Order: sequence, then structure tokens, then C-alpha cells
Amino acid sequence: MSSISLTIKEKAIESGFDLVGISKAWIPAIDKENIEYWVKNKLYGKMDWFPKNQNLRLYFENIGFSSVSAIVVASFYLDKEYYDVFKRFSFRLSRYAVGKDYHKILRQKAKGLLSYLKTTFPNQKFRQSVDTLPISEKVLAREAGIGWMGKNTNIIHPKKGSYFFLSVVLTDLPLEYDDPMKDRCGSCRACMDACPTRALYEPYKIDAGRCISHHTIEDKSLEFSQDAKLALSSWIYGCDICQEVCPFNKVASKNQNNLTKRKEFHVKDYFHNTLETDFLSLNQKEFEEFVRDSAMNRISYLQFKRNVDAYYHWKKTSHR
Ligand code: B12
Repeated sequence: MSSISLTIKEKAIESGFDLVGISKAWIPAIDKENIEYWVKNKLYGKMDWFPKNQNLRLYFENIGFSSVSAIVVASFYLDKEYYDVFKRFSFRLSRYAVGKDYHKILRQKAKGLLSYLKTTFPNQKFRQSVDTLPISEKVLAREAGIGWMGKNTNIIHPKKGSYFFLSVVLTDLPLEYDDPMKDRCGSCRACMDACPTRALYEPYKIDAGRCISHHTIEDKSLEFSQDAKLALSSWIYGCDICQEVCPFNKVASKNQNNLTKRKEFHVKDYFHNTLETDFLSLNQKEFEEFVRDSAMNRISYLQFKRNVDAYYHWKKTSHR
């Protein structure tokens, strides 16, 4: 690998990222087809924003420069306290949501890397995305050798599992590229079998409109259908079932090296000192205070109340 690409990778690790890889800024033909299939069949559920900007997603158009390379970084988010803190509660929050807003943190963390890039290559362009550009960060991560795209559609690293965030820096700087990683899901179907809503309807395919994560976060309507309501079970924000059952995560999450070292992703102090009923009965003002700087800030108070109601409904019906 060229010394420029190696130095960029070193800078990414120095900036505090846990994994880094570099790929060509492109979406291979088969992935283009898959993404187009997804859009055509409205598998994006209530995320009406998804079909917009397909030219950017598929061809990196309209970002102000011609993208040549993608530097993909990953940051572990699983906190060792997660299990201890949440075993006191019978509702569930996904692991990625219990700390600070990762969009902000990953942007802050990338400052060192971006300032190195901009100073060293003053004539080149760099643009970071943390869910913020309509691009497929997972396809780029797979191409950059961060991991393979598993049957649960997440990027999985053979030793690190999948509890990590992704962020991509697009650039017009030509770099040397990593090789994609081999798919190691084999005949395993644990994620598909465990998904209570059958959102993973075929290997490597997700119907987002059926995913609990979509229901609890992306569905902005204030009333759930009866099916969706029961499907949520104890999940109030996001869902980790398809990651929890993944054999790679079962092994990886036992290893301290794969847990987050970022205090920002540690379980918020609030959860250490609160009772289940206090959290579930937050009023609007308290909720707004609670989500300030939290990864749970993607939902409104009314969505939160809706999710809490569904949780109580499930609790009542499942204990009959
Ligand atoms: C939209 C979105 C969602 C949607 C859709 C999920 C999905 N799998 O696409 C919902 C709301 C359901 C969701 C949930 C979650 N998300 Co999300 N999400 C995104 C977002 C913003 C875009 C992803 C996207 O473009 N999806 C559309 C599909 C079509 O694109 P794709 O997955 O890249 O496409 C491939 C496959 O789906 C498959 N495929 C799709 N259709 C078809 C059809 C055929 C015929 C075939 C063969 C294959 C196939 O092949 C495609 C490529 O070839 C990304 C950030 C980003 N900009 O990339 C985060 C992102 C993917 N999410 C992330 C996370 C953490 C989650 C959750 C774990 C959060 C939680 N705990 O609740 C769950 C996981 C659920 C799951 N099993 O995917 C991380 C994933 C990190 C990782 N290690 O992979 C990302 C990258 C955010 C980040 N910056 O870190 N998410």
C-alpha cells in the first residue's frame, strides 16, 4: 500500500477510530441493482426521504466534486456497562442509542483526520458523512474491507462483530484501495430466524417497513397498527435482536478490546440512577432535556410516548 494511504490510515486510528479502510468511491453494479430493487419495491417503509437523491447514492453526483476514493472509518459503540445497567429494566434500548449523539461525536473525532488531509492536500476536496449524505456507507465499508455485509444486512468484522458506527470521507484524491472481505455467514440464519417481524425476509435482504428499529425511530406517525404495536415487544428505541444472535457478536462482545473506549458512547449516567417508571413517565420538558446530546434525539416526545404505550400494551398482553 502506498505511503499516503498508510499515513491516512494511521491518522484515522490516531484520531480515535477503531477500524479504517479505503475503497474506490463507487457502487458496484450488483449493489446498484439491489438498491434500485429496494426503492422500486418500497422496502424503505415510512422513510419517504429515501428514494430522493438516487443519483448521489448510486453515482456520487452533486456533492460539489468528483469523488474518486472513500476513506471508511468505524467506531465501536458497545459499552461494558450496558448489560448491568439495563438488566434492571424490562424495556429495552438498542446499544447504539444509550450514549451521546454519534453523528456529533464522529464528526468531532474526524477533525484530526480532516485537518491532516486538508493541510497535506490543499487542492483536494474532502467531505465527511455520518448518515448525513444519502450514500450507502455499508457498501463502501464492505468494499474498503471493514467487514462483509451479513445476512442481517449489517457490516460484520470477523473478530470485532458489528457493534460499530460507520463514517465515510469522500475525496477526489486518488488512493490505494483495500480488498473487500470474504462473506463468512455461511449457512447460518440466526439473525433471520430470530427477527420477530420477519424483516430479514431473505438472506441479505431487509424490508425496513417491518423492522422494529424502523417502527420505533423512523415511523413518525403517532398511531401504530395493531401488528406493529405487538411486534415491538420490549423495544422502545431501535432493536438489536439480529445483532445479538449473530455468532460473531457473541464472541466479539466478550473481548474488552472490542468494547468502546469512547466515554461519549458509554451508557448515559441518567440510566445508572433512574427507575424504570421514572424514565417511562418523562414529561415533554424532561424528555427534551434528556435527548439533548443523546443518540435518542431522532424521535419526538410524541413518538416516545407512542413507543412507551406500545411497550405497556405488550407487557399487559404478553403476561396474560
Ligand atoms: C436507512 C437505514 C436504516 C433502515 C434500513 C436498514 C438497512 N439495513 O438498510 C433501518 C431504520 C431499518 C435501520 C436500522 C438499523 N440501523 Co441503520 N442505517 C440506515 C442508513 C441511513 C442507510 C442504509 C441504506 O442505504 N439502506 C438501504 C439498502 C438498500 O442499502 P444497503 O443496506 O447498503 O443495501 C444492501 C443490502 O440491504 C442488500 N439488499 C437490499 N435489497 C436487496 C435486494 C436483493 C435482491 C439483494 C440480493 C440484496 C439486497 O444489498 C444491498 C447492497 O447490495 C445507514 C447510513 C448510511 N448512509 O449508509 C444506517 C446504518 C446502516 N444503520 C446502522 C445501524 C447501527 C442500524 C441498527 C443496528 C440500529 C438499531 N440498533 O436499531 C439497525 C439495524 C437493522 C438492520 N438489520 O439493518 C449502521 C450500521 C453499522 C454496521 N456495522 O453495519 C449505519 C451504517 C449507520 C452508521 N453510520 O453507522 N437503518
